[in-house]
Amino acid sequence: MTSFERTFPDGFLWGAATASFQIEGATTEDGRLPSIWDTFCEVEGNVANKDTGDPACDHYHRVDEDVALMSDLGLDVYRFSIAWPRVLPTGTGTVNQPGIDFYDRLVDRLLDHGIRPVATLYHWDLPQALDDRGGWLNRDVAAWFEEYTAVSVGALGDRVKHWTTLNEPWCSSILSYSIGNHAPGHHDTLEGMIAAHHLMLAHGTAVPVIRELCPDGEASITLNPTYVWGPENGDEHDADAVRRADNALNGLFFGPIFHGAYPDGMIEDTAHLTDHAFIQDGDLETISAPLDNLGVNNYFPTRVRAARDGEDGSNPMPGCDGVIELAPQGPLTAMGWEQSPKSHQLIIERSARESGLPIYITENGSAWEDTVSDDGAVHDPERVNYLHEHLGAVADAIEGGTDVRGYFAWSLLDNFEWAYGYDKRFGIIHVDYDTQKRTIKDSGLEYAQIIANEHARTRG
Ligand code: GCO
Repeated sequence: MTSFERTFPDGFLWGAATASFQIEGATTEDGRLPSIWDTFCEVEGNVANKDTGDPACDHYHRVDEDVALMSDLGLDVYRFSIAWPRVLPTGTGTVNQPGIDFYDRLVDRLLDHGIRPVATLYHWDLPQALDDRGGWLNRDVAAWFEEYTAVSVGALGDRVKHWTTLNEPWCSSILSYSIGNHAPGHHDTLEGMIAAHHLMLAHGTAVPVIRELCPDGEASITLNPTYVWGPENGDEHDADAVRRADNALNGLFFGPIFHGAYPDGMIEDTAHLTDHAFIQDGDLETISAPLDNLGVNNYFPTRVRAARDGEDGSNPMPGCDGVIELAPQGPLTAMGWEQSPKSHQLIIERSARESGLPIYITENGSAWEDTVSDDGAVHDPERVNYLHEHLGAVADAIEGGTDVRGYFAWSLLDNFEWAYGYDKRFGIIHVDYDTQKRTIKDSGLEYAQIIANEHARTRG
């Protein structure tokens, strides 16, 4: 039995999400060539314990087992990402058929179990061969992504009807090129802005391809907006710090994709860095291609203030000179992230207003120090509590009139958590990386019960 009593609209979809590099393993198998994350992992200090994309969850060899677990949970939908370096190992040109075959098998197994596949085209594993040609800093990447989209949607679009182009372009640009914590690990504010523009250009270039090759499908993008709070002191400098941070974290993508323009102040706030020549005529029209829905990944809020006189206000995010990020307010998860269901509701509502689209919560979840008990169970009450509180926030947003159509728990499985390697566990299913044994955690059992109750209530 569950103590969770909130209800959701008929047809609300219950899912879980993963990503190729985080779960598949088999990084050198069947023709796959290195991605920028394979390269990034090889550099000492970039990833905890010098962990790599192997073995991850060995999902490449465990599709049947893992899809059966999804079925045991009662999932309606499963969000996964396609590894560009499996499908087009050098990024363009020759298609690697064994790579296509893997996703064929995955999709067919999902459909056999009545689970709808939701495919993310890009979840950060850019072929290294394309990074060697400039990667997201090279405007040609839009054409490269267009080719990759055509291959993937061409191969799977007869069965995959939900396509999201990019996962969290903020991470692929600002976190990866300006802040440097993610591959390729650059530290240049302007590069992050250029990469963001080219990511959005690639997105806008891919949407017509999805429309052509999957005319009965849905096209979306998955963003990771965060609600930005500042001191409630009426200080104009702090208010401007909130504006600048919100532009760099949210408006940088909301603006071009949904309004065909960069957000107010962004161009002026970065005029000292660039003449913005990378924004060419027609780009914003391409970028703002109409979509069917918006994926929202959200875990925590962001708190900022303005630097005080004499304080070091340097900030690698574009337009954020003088913006100081404040410590999160407890209680915190194992990632040190603030748990704020209220901010989750607020950013869902903001995302719907900005986009004018139906919303899917394409990622939400929490990391905790999980252990397998003597009885073989994984008791994770903190993750259950986080799930209840954040599902409650989604229900509040819906009751307030926001069109939210589904929720994907991050993540189905414990997996490779980027710079944290395998140290951080987000799964509702525990993975023993030595034995690859899967154990549904209490949170997974709770999620399954909530799903079963909702299915019974709405589907009879
Ligand atoms: C992200 C990515 C996931 C992460 C998850 C936890 O949102 O950063 O989509 O790959 O693993 O969010 O950080």
